[in-house]
Amino acid sequence: MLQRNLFTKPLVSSLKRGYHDESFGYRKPPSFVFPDYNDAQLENRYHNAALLRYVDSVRIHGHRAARIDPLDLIPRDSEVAALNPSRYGLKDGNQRYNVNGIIWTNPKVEAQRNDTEEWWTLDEITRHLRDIYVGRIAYEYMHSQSKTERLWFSHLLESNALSSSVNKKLKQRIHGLLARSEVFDNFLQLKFPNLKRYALEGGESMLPALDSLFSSAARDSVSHIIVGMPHRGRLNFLTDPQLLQYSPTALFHKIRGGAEHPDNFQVEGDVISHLVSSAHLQYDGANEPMKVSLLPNPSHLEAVNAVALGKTRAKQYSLLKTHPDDCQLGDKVMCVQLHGDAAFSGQGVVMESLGLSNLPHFTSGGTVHLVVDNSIGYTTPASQARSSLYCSDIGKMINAPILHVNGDHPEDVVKAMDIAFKYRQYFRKDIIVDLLVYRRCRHNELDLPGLTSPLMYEKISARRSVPQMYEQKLIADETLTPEDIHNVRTQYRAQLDASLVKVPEYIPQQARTLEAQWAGMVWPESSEATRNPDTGVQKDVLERVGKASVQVPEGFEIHPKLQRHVKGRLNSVESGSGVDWATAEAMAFGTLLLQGNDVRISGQDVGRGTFSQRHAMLVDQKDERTVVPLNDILDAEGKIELANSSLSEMAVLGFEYGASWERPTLLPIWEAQFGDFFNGAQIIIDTFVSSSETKWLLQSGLVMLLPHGLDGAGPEHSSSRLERFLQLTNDRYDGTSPVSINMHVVFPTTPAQYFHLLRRQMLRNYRRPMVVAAPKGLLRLSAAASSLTDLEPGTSFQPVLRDSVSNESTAKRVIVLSGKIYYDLIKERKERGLDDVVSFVRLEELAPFPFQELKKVLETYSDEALAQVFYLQEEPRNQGAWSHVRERIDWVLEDMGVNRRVTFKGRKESALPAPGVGKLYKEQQQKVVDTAFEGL
Ligand SMILES: Cc1ncc(C[n+]2csc(CCOP(=O)(O)OP(=O)(O)O)c2C)c(N)n1
Ligand SMILES: [Mg+2]
Repeated sequence: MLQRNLFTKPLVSSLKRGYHDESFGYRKPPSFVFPDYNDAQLENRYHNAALLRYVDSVRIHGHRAARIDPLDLIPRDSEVAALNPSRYGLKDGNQRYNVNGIIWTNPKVEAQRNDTEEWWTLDEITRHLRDIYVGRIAYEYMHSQSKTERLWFSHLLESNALSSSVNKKLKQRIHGLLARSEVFDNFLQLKFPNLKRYALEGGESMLPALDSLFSSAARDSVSHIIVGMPHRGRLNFLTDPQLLQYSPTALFHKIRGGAEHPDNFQVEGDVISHLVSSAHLQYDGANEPMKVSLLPNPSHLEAVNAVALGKTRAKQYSLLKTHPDDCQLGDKVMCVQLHGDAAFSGQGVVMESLGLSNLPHFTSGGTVHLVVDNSIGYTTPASQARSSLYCSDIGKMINAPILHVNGDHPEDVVKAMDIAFKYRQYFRKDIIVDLLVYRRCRHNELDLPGLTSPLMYEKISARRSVPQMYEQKLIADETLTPEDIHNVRTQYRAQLDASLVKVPEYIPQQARTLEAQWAGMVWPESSEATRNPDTGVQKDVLERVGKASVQVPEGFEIHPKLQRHVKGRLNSVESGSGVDWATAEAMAFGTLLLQGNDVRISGQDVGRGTFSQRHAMLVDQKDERTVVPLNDILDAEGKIELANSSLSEMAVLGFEYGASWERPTLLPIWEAQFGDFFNGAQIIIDTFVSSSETKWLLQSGLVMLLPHGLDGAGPEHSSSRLERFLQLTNDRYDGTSPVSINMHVVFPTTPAQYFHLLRRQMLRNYRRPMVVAAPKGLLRLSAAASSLTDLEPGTSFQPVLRDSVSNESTAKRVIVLSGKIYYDLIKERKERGLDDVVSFVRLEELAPFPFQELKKVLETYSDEALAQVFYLQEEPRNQGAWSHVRERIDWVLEDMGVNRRVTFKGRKESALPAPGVGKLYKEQQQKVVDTAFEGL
């Protein structure tokens, strides 16, 4: 069992860790400072100011003339005036200039920083600069705000620090990848002409690009690469025997309609272009094999990239825990993201994800982005797909350097990837390689590209393929003979033929998703699944955690207003009553940490909490030092990471979702500032949270906290659209079928219930996402508070809560409901003196629907009371839980033999979740409450 009983450790009260420190893998990479120019160089720059302007102009504008586009479709300036030395008064090509301090000539930075004069003619300078900046790789790095980065780049490129020769072995490797890719695409076209394979043809250089990146990473001791990629060339990458090594037989089986998962799993699978694999790749010069994992992804372009970031970071953190001395930021794990040009410039999540890249609680030490840029998206040409010159311009928002490289020249592509990796390693930041290629075969293989882009396709069809052009080059430089080339191609073709023959006997492999760090977890349908573990905790441990969670270290000055909050929380722990939401949450977190789990809660302002309720992070008023008492005071084995996030929903939720895939001992929580804003992340919810186990057999214990409830805050601060989440569940419609659900939707009304839900999430031996309609007003409502006894051993989450008044025998009406309106109703009932007459039953778990639990409670009422069963909600009739619970409550009534259907009480249907006019809200809310007592 993963949970350990560590409740006995002593309380330590020393300050050990800060908020943004290395406990979470956030070790700032050393800030490199490139040595500045010496006096002689500064003097020379002053004397040769015109030359300096010219050189800098080439660095800045060279890309505008560079030959980077195989089809020559990207707008090029016919005459880039800035590249002409005469514009700067430099007219005589034979004129000699001292270039010391102006261009780099020595690979060793130290040697470059001496006073030696070096004299070059203007023509030599021009040739040198044009070779570099106006070639088949174009560089954009001069926009960087970091002088060190600009100097580092220009030094690397200009000083010949990069070896430009590609040895024979590498050429052969590049060739193998290109040739196999072409053979593979031709094979699929021949054997499965109706398949949408999203061929790589025209963009084959993507494979040597990835291969060379992996090889550099492996040699630099990276142990794991997480890849997020879209459809283009995915099958080529997956099946290549030197890359992901996915069995071609398994692929052909899938193409023929077979399943990718074994039959004994109740999964519905995914399409061919979302298949996944991981492989251990052993590269020359690397000490150990490096694991490359391709993540599954939905069709929604770019959505996977935020997920890949979260997975990468969580993996890095896991390694940091097991190899603390050996895992600086980004050392061991690297994220690689592939993009299409149209998606990269069009999808908003790209901006959101790039925005996470350098944040302390989101960075993983630099992603290498590879854009497979074929200047078209489906049928939309680049000119209509973006407002910027390059699809990669979005990278400039984080000052990422951008390399554009001509995909017709695989050796240049390899060189560009080498530079990209060097930058990533040096600065541990994101870099973008824009690989300019073309798409020979239409978007997929079933449509007609010439229909909308006739000229482009005329150009394309006149071209020899990239592999063939490279073969010509290798024959010319005597690396390979035509016979060698023939052998590479026919051997691979023979392998594919043999794989196809094996399809009839192919049986999908046992699913491997509950192995390694997931060992110990089970499938929820299995008999070993622990659905309702004991989530109660001994009183002394609760007290210890409760106190530690708000313990202010000596000498630490919190805000005077916070003193009351702290006192209140301490009082509730000491007295054992009045435990509020934040205290119960802290106790759930703290006890989970003591049991060896980690918790990560992210969202906007989560440290303090949107409603100023959490205060899991305290800030010293004198110097803004921060302390996280659950880490610094409790001294548990696990750690809580309070990840105050950027103002993003989609990328941040995707990130946390990715983190949830890493290991089951991490509790990842995403909190929406208000539940209403979750819909910015709807794509992640639809395509990952609610569906990834059914598609990919991947469990996730993600928790979404979505503050919910009508309280007069208007249309967009009131509703987490419960109805949508309920519709996304595959909850059963009757109580006879077994419980198996894709995600839980809960609506707890007491801190104790919330405490047990959080603990249940981790203590059961499988993982399922949980959506919590979280409170706002209840956070401090004394009527909603719990007592410590509600959290102690023997207690657990109750999917249905009985009325707090024992009125079963006298009640004449039973109202089933969910959420905070309960407290308004019991207050009103008391005022009307109807405690004995109206009974309220709370559904605290909406999905899976608690059929048996509800039945048990309803059975305690008289027939007279059951003749008046209502479901009441404050949400408008077309929203909230009504449409979900209606049929299910009816099933319960029918099962009990009650001849009555449940009827609705509440707001009438509306286009808004809540009105924006205060008076209207109050009238409506009072009406909802009144309707509970109508006719009595
Ligand atoms: C969010 C989203 N919108 C639309 C689509 C439909 N679609 C699939 S591929 C594609 C074009 C993608 O173009 P690009 O990113 O340039 O990749 P390419 O196919 O050219 O490699 C579109 C619009 C999608 N998959 N995802
Ligand atoms: Mg494209």
